[in-house]
Amino acid sequence: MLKPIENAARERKALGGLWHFAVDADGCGRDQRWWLTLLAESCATTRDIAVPASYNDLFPDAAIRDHVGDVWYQTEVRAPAAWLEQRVVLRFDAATHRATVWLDDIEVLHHEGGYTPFEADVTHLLQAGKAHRLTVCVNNELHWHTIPPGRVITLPDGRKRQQVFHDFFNYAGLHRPVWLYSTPKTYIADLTVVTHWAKDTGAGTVDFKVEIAGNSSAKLSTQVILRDTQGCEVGRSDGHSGRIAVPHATPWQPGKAYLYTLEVEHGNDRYSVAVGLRSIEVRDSQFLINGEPFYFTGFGKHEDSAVRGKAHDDALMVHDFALLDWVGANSFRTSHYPYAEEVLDFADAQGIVVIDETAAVGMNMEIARKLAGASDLPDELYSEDAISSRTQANHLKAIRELVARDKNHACVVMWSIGNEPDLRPKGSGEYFAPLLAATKQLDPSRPITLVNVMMVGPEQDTVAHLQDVICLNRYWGWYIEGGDLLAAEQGLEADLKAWAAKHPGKPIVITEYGADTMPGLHSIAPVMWSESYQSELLAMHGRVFDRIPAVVGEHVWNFADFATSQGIMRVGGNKKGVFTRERQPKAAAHVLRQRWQTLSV
Ligand code: BDP
Repeated sequence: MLKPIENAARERKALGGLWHFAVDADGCGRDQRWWLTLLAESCATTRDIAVPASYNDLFPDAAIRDHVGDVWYQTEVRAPAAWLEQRVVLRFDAATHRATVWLDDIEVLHHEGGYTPFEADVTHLLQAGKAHRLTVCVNNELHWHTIPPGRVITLPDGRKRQQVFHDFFNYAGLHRPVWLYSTPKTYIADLTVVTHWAKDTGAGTVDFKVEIAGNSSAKLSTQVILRDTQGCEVGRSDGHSGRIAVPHATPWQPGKAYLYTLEVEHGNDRYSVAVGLRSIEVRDSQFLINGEPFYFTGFGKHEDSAVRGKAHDDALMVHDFALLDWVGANSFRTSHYPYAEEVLDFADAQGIVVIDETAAVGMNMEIARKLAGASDLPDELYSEDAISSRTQANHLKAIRELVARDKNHACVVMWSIGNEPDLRPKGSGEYFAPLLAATKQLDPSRPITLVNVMMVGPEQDTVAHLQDVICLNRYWGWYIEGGDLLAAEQGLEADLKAWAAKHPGKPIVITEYGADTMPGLHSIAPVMWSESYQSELLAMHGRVFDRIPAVVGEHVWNFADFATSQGIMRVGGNKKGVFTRERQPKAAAHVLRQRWQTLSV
């Protein structure tokens, strides 16, 4: 799905700012049809709210922070008169986890899946000069069939409680931009780009596929032009699909991004994307980018900050990327959901490598029991009472939406279809094998993975043979052998060697390892929670990784401390950040910096 852009043929208008907001505490808004009037007339308490932002932390009110169910957003929208001759689209970059949208009295959109965009053509509903009422009902509930899964229980006093099976706070709302944008009536509906760069010749190719929609598409021709950063044309083609060859191309490289612009012209419409020419290949236990072995250094991250919650924020993004550069990281994983598209655009431009993940996290009863404190979960994980065929269908939809949105980003070098599912119970293979196959089919140009949880060893894993890369989350020295780094070192080494032996030829990336750390807590002895323990634990992991040739990357958990649900495992959130939530370095940041700067020389 193409993001809204501005050029000679298209305009866009961000609908952010202050909107009206109401919490639907009694869950009656849909029955009472709140979209039919101003929110202030429908319900007793409305307030102003910022869009984009997660709503949870904006008000000093636990009833809002922990609300389970519907909330309502409303604003007014006007389309510039000139747009009404064109096609006008209403687009949400994300609504977490599902939304229904009305323009005036008419329902125009419904979407489930909290981290991917959705849109509708609303041209026929707009009038010149008129202020239209835009109402959005956002619901934050997670159930067994949703991605991610969760469970809503009703307490004896009638309150609903959301049990989340994953380890981050269930921020919700409109935390990404909302747009109104125009396109010509016959328009470029989609564009798929696959690039290649050959190390031996320096030649590159751009394979493209254009989809046109709207009126009279057959009569108009399609031109596709590739330009360098100076704006000079370096190649051209016509038709809906083809290849542009660049005999002496400048490649997109990690840490050294070079982006061409691919311009598509069809009738009156124009669309362009930034294109990095690069090749990815997995061969002989190596992850090759442009024919060179690539070693991932970096983090699993979160979209998370004080007040805004999961809202995208350019200032925070620029700062985070500057910190990645400072610490010597060349990559990150979008744990545990697709991040705002702005982040991928920036990673393209900065030469930061990305493992792009769906929101399928928490398919693991053992973890769910601990995190959600839920003792009465169903016996069988992969069953119609829990992770079911309905979950699988939603999971497939989540993969499709991720690939549709992010397929053209040079920075995205691998798809991760989920995080830490339990692959021991029966039914796991039947659940995941078709999803891995579908991902490969959707995008044969990128490696695929499914991030493995520590409790599932190489002999128990049912689908690792279907993955191009083995991604392992390991907590030696924390959840296992906590406090004994010597035993942890032995355990980690044996663990990684067993994986390498079981899957010869497949590269291994350690996608999580780390230790909760209270900033300011120091200790001479290696004591858990201290800054010194985190530093020593990370250094120990580095030593082990260096001894295992199949290990091609290390992503520390986590870049920064982040908010979680409440529970006895968490003190003010998850503290495994190498930076605090305010982005100040813990001692371990300097340890990593030293190692990663040396590795990259
Ligand atoms: C892993 C999860 C991650 C958690 C982390 C932890 O993938 O989301 O935050 O453990 O416990 O199991 O810190």
